[in-house]
Amino acid sequence: MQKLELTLAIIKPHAIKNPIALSYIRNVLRNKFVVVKTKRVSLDKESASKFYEEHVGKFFYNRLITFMASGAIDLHVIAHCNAIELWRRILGPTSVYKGQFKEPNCLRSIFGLSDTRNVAHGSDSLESAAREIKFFFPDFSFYKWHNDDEELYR
Ligand code: RTP
Ligand code: MG
Repeated sequence: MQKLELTLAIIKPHAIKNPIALSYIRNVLRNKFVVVKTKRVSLDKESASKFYEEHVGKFFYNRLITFMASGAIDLHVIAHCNAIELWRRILGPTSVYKGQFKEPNCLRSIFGLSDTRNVAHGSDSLESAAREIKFFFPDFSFYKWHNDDEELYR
């Protein structure tokens, strides 16, 4: 069944610095989703570590934190039916090199520079989306986006 969902898209630092990538990605967001909230922030390493705490101990963790704290990022809360899956499908595989081989038209395949500098983030579940939106938008009201059968966005 199709459900209205919210998800968090984050445009990562190297894509912010690439005007062609940035305007292409913004057009995709505007044309395919309802863009509910947008904010530009710069993370320090402490905030980046907190946001990515699920990856503590992985081999790419330090690289990821250093990268995410290396420049501004754009945050977009976006809405669509099955937004979480749709946005992740548009992004393509985490690994840019695998994506370029298998799914060359995805955003990460087009604009990705490496498996870490892979253009943008997308929440991977309803729980993650709720946590991540609250992380960056503590006052965000989930109420009007609430589905009767879904308590996570309360
Ligand atoms: P994201 O959270 O950014 O939407 O990406 P994802 O779910 O597709 O991948 P995840 O496993 O959650 O990894 C988070 C981010 O860590 C960086 N990464 N680098 N081999 C590597 O160097 C590597 N593996 C992961 C990427 O920036 C990835 O998006
Ligand atoms: Mg992830």
